[in-house]
Amino acid sequence: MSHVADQFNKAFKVEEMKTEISSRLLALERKLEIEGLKAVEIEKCKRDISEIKDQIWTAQKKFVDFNRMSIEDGSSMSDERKICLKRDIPAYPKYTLSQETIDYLKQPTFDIWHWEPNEMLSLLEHIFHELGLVKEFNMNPITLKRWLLCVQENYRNNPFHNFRHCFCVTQMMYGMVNLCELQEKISIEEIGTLIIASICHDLDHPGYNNTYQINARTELAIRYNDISPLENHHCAVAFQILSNPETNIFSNVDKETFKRIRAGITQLILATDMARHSEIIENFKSKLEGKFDFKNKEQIDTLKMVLIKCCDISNEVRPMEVSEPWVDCLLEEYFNQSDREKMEGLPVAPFMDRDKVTKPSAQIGFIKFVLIPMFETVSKLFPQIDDTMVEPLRLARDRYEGMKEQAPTQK
Ligand code: 0WF
Ligand code: ZN
Repeated sequence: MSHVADQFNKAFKVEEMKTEISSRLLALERKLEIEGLKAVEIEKCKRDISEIKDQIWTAQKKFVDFNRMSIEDGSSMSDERKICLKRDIPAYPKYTLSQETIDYLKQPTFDIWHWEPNEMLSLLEHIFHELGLVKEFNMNPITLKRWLLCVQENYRNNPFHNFRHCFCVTQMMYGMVNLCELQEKISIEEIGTLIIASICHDLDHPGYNNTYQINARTELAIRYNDISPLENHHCAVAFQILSNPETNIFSNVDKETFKRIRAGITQLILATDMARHSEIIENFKSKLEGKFDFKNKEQIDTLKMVLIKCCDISNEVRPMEVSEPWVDCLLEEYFNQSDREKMEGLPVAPFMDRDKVTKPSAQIGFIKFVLIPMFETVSKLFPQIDDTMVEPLRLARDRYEGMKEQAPTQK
């Protein structure tokens, strides 16, 4: 009985807290809209809003805040969060996609900002059917819908690492599967792991990177011994979702197949840790020295890791109107982190520091030394990406260099 009372009390406190922070959030948002504040005040308001949203999120997530739990808190390791669906599929309407949208979805120029969350779910569902994944894995179409909903619910409302980023990465992967004619080169099971890993790759991202996790000695860093704590967590959440029969899209595959798929998805999600960038690219380059063998599992695995990496950081491949807002979102997330690091006396990376970074300074080096070399390497195997992916990157680099010359110190 006392356990029930305790649960009730906790739930009641969260409700109270939610009401209070919601009204604070509303007041701040109104203030921001109506009063035409000075830039500094606007920035302060934005930070407050972001912090409040974070609090709401934490309250909703049954008190588990992976960023805040550290050894110093004295808090014990929490039990695994139980993942369940908050709403079922009737709340997620069926959209009929026009032929124009269906064709456009295969292009890197696709406008990912145009779609509401429910529409993104329908587009992802379409990708599963169109690639033949539903048929291949004998998926129950209703379970697929539930799984997608559950995945969406387990992305947080971060400025950058949110469900739209998941959609973006998956849509780019779908684009690359088509552009590189991968269906003719690798098995449908491999295509399935690429798409599913893209969808799950940032699940429950807390909005603070591995460096923060490790320096702040968060629960995630402790759990994963400082080894890719975020990516290990994204992967664990993905398989927690799949462990629930209601959302297990693989309930009809045999044990051996599931084992292979699980290993494949894990490998791909773990490959998205940028700390492993050089290791993975160098490995891929070595496979390109001879004739690339699409029948060799080790070579295909390396290619798949590079492909998910490309898609994960591919915003600058997209048209300027689509890519530029992503830089603002990422900088907002970075600035949140560096503000917190300053408050907590932790080291701050210069590229995250609001006093040091500008949009061109953030992008030029990243495009020149990370994106272009990686996509140029992939274009050796798939020359067809040169016009559609590498060239837009060169244009983006030139545009940011122009911006830097025009306003060298402008933040
Ligand atoms: C803001 C910039 C950056 N630009 C991107 O287009 C992009 C896409 N993904 N990411 C991006 N980062 C990151 C999200 C999580 C991992 C990758 N940052 C600033 C610059 C890259 O930071 C560095 C970091 C190290 C060395 C040089 C620049
Ligand atoms: Zn990502």
